[in-house]
This record gives sequence, structure tokens and C-alpha cells, in this order.
Amino acid sequence: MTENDYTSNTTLADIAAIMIGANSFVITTHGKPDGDALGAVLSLGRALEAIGKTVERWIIPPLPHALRGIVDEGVKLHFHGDEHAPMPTIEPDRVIVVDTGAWSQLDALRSWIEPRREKTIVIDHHLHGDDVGAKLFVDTSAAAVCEVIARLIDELGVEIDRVIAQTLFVGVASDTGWFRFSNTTAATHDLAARLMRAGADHAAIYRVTEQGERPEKLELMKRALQSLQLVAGGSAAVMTLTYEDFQQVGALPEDTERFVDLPQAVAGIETVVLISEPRKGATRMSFRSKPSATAINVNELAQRFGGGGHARAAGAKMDGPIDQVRQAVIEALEAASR
Ligand SMILES: [Mn+2]
Repeated sequence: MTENDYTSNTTLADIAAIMIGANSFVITTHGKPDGDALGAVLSLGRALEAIGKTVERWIIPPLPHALRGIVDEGVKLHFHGDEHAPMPTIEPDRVIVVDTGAWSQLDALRSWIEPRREKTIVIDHHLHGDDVGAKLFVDTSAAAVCEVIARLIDELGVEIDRVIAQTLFVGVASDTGWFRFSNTTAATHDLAARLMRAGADHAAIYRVTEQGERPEKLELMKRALQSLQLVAGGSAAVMTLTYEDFQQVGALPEDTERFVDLPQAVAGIETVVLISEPRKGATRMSFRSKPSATAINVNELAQRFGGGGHARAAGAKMDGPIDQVRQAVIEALEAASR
């Protein structure tokens, strides 16, 4: 699918009708789920169970440590790590993929999803994706896919109870950086208010999701800041975490979450890239840029490295020595700022 084809071919009302007519579902999302991805899996899963459906929730690890705290007791998550791990054993009527439509983010389950394309429904808010499912609903104006899931739950006629409210709130808060990022809209706040009225406890969610990390994360953060290089005349910051850094502090791949936000505290820094190698030879990049008239579109930048995302937040993966990747990133930043 070319990037221009990544547009809706169905409506939320149609998706709701399909869901009401089906009995069993596998819901999944991108690997290393963030709050939005996990919040969407959990809230939609609960809404479908509320109307008597059978649901399996499949997670491609790693699941960030702090996010485990938002999974309600009694909710079972199935994990798929690598090609040797089990695949879903039920043959569901429908496969639901949320918060991504990109095979690169669904690697571990691709061989299971691909033959089920006809019964797969993708619900997303990203700019780009592949031909993962026969049905696609994508709303790029939504700050979080959980905004879209809230509308879908309304279409299903399911009441937003406290648990659904909590998990939707996690998604909305997570993808907007707690309502700070430029993707936040009045509609985002309207939904957040509605979720609070339904019982979402924002202070408790903040404590669990943003203040529940392991000490190893702080050690890795120190190394990330120590590695910081200013490039493109000081307008861009590049941080690098090597495989050895992860090994020496005992950090996990998911411990880098939010590091890329840190240098943005400085006025002159417009763009930040975090390059990390949590597994030997597998380098990944996170790109952020602040909204401004001259802002670099990091979606375009990430695409040069085979990735993508949003204009202000994007990511990419690359095989190869981390030093070479860093050099290529710095050259791209220098070129983009000229
Ligand atoms: Mn999202």
C-alpha cells in the first residue's frame, strides 16, 4: 500500500455493526505498547465483553513496567515474544488491530494476522501504514487512538464504566504527554472531562503510569543525558545509548520511554533524537520536534530511515553499528536545518 492509500475504507458505525454481529475477537496492537495502545486494547476488550463477546488480548512485548499497573485484576493478557512463542489458539470471528497499521510494528504476529486479512479490522490514528486488514478506520486528527475507541464504544451502545474510563484516560493522557503536546484538542479535553465524570482518577493514573519506574531507569537516564550532543547549530540534540549501556545498568529496552522529551526543556533545542541499541546490532531511533514555524517534520526524517509516525513524534529501526546510524542521523539533522 502506498502511503496515500492509508485512509479509512469504512466507518465506526459499520465497524460497530460488524462487532455486534460477531462473537469472538483477538485484539492486538503494536509491539512495546505505550499507554494509548494498551489503553485501547483494554477498553475495547472490556466493552466487547460487556455485550457478551469472547475476547483475547494479545500483546507483543515488552510491556513497559509502569503500564502493568493499569491492567485490572482478572484481565488476562497473552504475550507473544518471538517466533517460538504461542500464537492465538482460538480462531476468532474478527481480528482487531489498534494504534498501528504497520507490519514493522506487528512483526511477531504477522504470520498469524496475514492469512486472516479478510477478517481483520485496523483502527488507527497514524499517517502511514500497510495493508494489514480488509477494514481500515484511521483518524489522523485524533490525538490518541483511545479517542477513536471512545467513539466506537458509543457506537456499540456500551456505557463507559469506571474501568473503561480509566483505560481510555491512560491512552489519551499518554499520547498527549498529559495534554501538553500540540496534538491535544478541545475534543481531547471534552473526552477527558467525560472520563473523569465516569470515574477516571487522573492523579492515581499519573502515579501508576508516570511514577512507577524501576531504579535502573534512572541509571539509564543519567547515561542518556551524559551522551547528549548538540548539532545543527545547537537546534537539535542527539542522545545515544549503546548495548553496553543497557547491559551495565541492567536496563530493559522499554526503560528509554520519555527520555526523548528531556532535552526539549531547553528553549533553543527544537529537535531531539534518541538512538538506542537495546539488543546487539538492532538500533532504533525516536524523533521529536517542537511545534514552530520552522519545525522539522520528523515523520519525513524517520521515513528516510525506514520508519515513520507523526510530524512531531516518529520512530525508526535500523540494523547496523550504532556509530554509523548516529552519523547518518546527524547528517540528516544538519541538512534538514539548513
Ligand atoms: Mn497512539
